[in-house]
This record gives sequence, structure tokens and C-alpha cells, in this order.
Amino acid sequence: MATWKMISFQDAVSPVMEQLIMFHDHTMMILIMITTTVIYMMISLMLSKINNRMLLEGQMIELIWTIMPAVLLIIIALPSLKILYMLDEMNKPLITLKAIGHQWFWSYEYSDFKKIEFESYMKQTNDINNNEFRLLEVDNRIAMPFNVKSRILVTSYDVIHSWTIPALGIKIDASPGRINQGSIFMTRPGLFFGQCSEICGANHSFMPITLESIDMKSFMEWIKKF
Ligand SMILES: *[C@@H]1O[C@H](CO)[C@@H](O)[C@H](O)[C@H]1NC(C)=O
Ligand SMILES: [Cu+2]
Repeated sequence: MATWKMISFQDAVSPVMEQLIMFHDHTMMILIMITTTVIYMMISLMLSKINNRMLLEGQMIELIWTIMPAVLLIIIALPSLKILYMLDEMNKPLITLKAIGHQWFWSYEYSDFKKIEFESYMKQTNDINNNEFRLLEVDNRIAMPFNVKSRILVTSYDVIHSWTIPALGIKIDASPGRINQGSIFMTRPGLFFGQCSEICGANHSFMPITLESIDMKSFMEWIKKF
């Protein structure tokens, strides 16, 4: 999860998030390269004696500084598009979780089993235990098994919300009258947090998401308790 002094991404929990972090690093390298070159050129221009001030054209350099940025843009665009399509990949998900945004809480349905439906409100600061996180803990957590391909369906009851878990690389808009889908594939057990990511009203900041990633056996036992 995000903790103090973190300035980069959270540790990846899904293959797609690993790809996203790699893409971020890749793009940052290009960015640093461009920025240093531009700064170097600005400084050397300032320090120069302007001994080419009669220069009118330079076909070669024009060609180079037209082609080079174009190539750089392609080098950024290709992996970006690859990940964009990977985000939509889905084949035969085993479990479907449905998340419905409300003002201001999430409700969930596990309709593969019996009719399991519950609401998930943020725990108020007075109610949290010492080992829980303020503004991130909910009263009813959702659980999903890891190493299993599952699916998340997101919709809304009232206004637009957004269901997000950064460690999983998932951010899906919850629009009323529309069901958006995403795939979940978690690579390890753990507790993953997210918050609504679309300004949805007064208590937008107070409708977090808490997801438990557990093994299949514990998941089935958890499901049986409903
Ligand atoms: C937002 O949540 C707080 C705490 O649960 C509640 O007291 C307040 O009435 C809520 N605001 C609105 C506009 O419903
Ligand atoms: Cu919101």
C-alpha cells in the first residue's frame, strides 16, 4: 500500500501492473534524456558567442530534429498501446465480483455463488483498531482468491464513481446505467487498498475499497459463511 514518503508506484500485485511500472520507467528514461539534452542546448546557447547568426537554413539538422522526436514518440506509443490492449484482455474468468458505487459507499455482489450482497462502508476514525489504516479500512472487506483469473464488473447506483486498486493496476469508472468490466489476476496474498477516484460528492474521500487477497481454500470458506 501507499505509505509515508512514497513517491512512486506501489508494489505490483498483477502482471499488468508490472507492465505499467516498466512502461513508467521506460518513459521516464526518455523524459530524462530529452530534458538533459534541452537543458544542455539552452546553456550552451546562452554561453555561445552566436557565431552562426547569419545562418538561414540547414536541411540536414532540420531533417534530424524532425525524425528524431517522431521516432521517440513511436517508442513511447507502442508499449503504451500494447498495455492498453492487455488491460482489456480476459479469457474465461472463474469468479465475477460486481461493485456498485453509491453516495458514499460501495456495495458488492458475488453472484456466482448464492445471492451474496453486502455493503462496504468506511470505518470511522473512532472505530478503527491500532493495526488498521485511517480512511482506508472498511467494515465489510471484499475477498478474492489469488492466482485465479477473475473479473470485476463495475457500475453505479447514482452518480459516476471510480473503482480503483492501484497495486492491481485497476481503475474502472462506475457509470450509472452502464457496466464496465476489468480483469483481476493477483499474484500474491495480501491486503490491498483503493479509494473512489471520481469526484462524486461531499463524502467522495470517504468511500475506500479494501480487498483481501487470499488462497482459494480460504476464499471458499469465506464464501460459505454468508
Ligand atoms: C458524510 O459522512 C459523515 C460521516 O459519516 C456524515 O456525518 C455526513 O452527514 C456525510 N455528509 C453528507 C453530505 O451526507
Ligand atoms: Cu467518489
